[in-house]
Amino acid sequence: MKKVVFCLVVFFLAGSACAVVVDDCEDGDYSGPEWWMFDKITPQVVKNSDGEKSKGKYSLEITGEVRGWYSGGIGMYVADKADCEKTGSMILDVYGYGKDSGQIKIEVTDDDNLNWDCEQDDNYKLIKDDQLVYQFPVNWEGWKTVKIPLSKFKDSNPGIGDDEFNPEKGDGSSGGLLQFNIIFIGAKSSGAVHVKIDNIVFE
Ligand SMILES: [Ca+2]
Ligand SMILES: [Ca+2]
Ligand SMILES: [Ca+2]
Ligand SMILES: [Ca+2]
Repeated sequence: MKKVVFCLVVFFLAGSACAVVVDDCEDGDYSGPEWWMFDKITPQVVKNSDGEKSKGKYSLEITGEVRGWYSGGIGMYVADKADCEKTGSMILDVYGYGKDSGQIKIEVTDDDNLNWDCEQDDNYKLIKDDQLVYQFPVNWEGWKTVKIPLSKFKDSNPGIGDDEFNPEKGDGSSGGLLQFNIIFIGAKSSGAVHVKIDNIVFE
């Protein structure tokens, strides 16, 4: 897994169902909070054109090669930033390039063994904590705001963790929502994925 640092501004707003983490790319380069990236995608902070409905000046363009439906992804550790409740949502702006843009699978991890860490085996499979997923196709043109209530995320590793999403910080011991990955999947089993994302928020 290759680590890369890019883009962004992170800040917090207290008083909602989560501390809000915003990644809006407005610094226009690959500085700021630390992301990781994996497999066959190329992320790039790009300037939005004047004709796009405003998402600020910059967003994060993802292009990727698709083989066997899968391309790659990006992710971030947010346990030290986000303090969520089950009533919260993940919100992101997604720019599509039409019906074959691709699909986005969001994986989130919570902390079920109270150590603020996601222990993995040699194949990056979680061994103590839940992994929860939500997937949607990107089949539109232009920008769209996608709001995903945290209750929509479904456990994808039955028998590991407690099989319930516990995004909240528990009694000062559980890290709650630990990290998320945004994974890019093809509209077809092979070809390419092409989207832009912006304004990633937990609230
Ligand atoms: Ca932006
Ligand atoms: Ca853990
Ligand atoms: Ca589980
Ligand atoms: Ca759990």
